[in-house]
Amino acid sequence: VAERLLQVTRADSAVHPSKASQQNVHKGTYGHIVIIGGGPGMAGAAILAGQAALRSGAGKVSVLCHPDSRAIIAQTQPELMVESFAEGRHRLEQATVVALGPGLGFSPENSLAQDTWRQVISHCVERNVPLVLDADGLNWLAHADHRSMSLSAHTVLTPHPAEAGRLLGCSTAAIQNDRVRAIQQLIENFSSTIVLKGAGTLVGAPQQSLWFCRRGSSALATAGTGDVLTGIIATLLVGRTPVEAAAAAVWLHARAGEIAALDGERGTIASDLLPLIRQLRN
Ligand code: NPW
Ligand code: AMP
Ligand code: MG
Repeated sequence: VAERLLQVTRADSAVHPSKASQQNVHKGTYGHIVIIGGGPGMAGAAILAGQAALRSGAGKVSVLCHPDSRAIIAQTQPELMVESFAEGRHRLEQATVVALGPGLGFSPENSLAQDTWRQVISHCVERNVPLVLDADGLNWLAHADHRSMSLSAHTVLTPHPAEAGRLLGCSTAAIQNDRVRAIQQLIENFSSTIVLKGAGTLVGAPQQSLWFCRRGSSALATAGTGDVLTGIIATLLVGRTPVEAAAAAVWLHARAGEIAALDGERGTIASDLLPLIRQLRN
């Protein structure tokens, strides 16, 4: 039987030469995404980012979270490898891309989140590992102790207007009044790729022209959709420049929002985007 199987495989490869190269891939080919977040009460943010990374085509996805969130994340999505921050620090050594922030938690007393944040930023800066900073990853960056922190050029920041206001020390309204000026200021201050979210998302990076996303739907204005975008960007960073990955991910997320909204705009939830990511990606 083994002999016959071998013959079938050989014949098949000869007829479809592309199949031979497709067989030559393994889960390592598509990157190991490490997502860090999921504090108490916010396991869902890490789950959504992890599921979006899987559905965007990541080979392996690990989640490092608060110990209280570990069981629920692992039970919800068995393909995710889940460890606490302390136990899973070694995963950083294996990471192709890191995403830091979804549901991490932010408050001056939360030393676990702050220590984790500092360690992850240092690791990614020292080794030039592509990094997506979202949600509380951005709130910690806006904290007075961290304003002078330098980031690597492989960093993508994904603020919504309120997070952008925290980073620039101004109101949400000031950001919304002049979004182009706001993204330019963020690019200058952080020397990183910026995704300024909200209807008409802007993407930009140092010395590059801005991208404006005309697609999307107000169906995306619900909790968790930003966490999904983080998982998509992280996965598309494998083999792409930060600005290419961010622009492609924003488009894919916006189209998924439009398609999900066809079943009814209000009542669409972040999880509805997940199966659409796979369809749009292939
Ligand atoms: P308002 O209400 O207009 O004054 P926060 P967060 C504003 C996690 N999550 N245009 C708006 O302000 C995240 O990952 C966990 C204008 C809004 O009230 C984070 O770690 C989930 N304004 C953490 O929660 C699912 C806009 O910002 C305020 C705007 C906190 O993140 C949910 C909220 O911003 C969530 O992702 C726009 N387009 N967009 C889970 N299931 O575990 C936002 N605003 O205070 O930074 O809170 O974004 O919910
Ligand atoms: P977050 O606030 O972090 O959960 O992110 C929300 C996501 O939904 C971002 O990608 C936003 O650009 C998108 N979004 C929110 N509201 C709208 C809207 N009215 N139209 C289009 N996209 C939106
Ligand atoms: Mg968010």
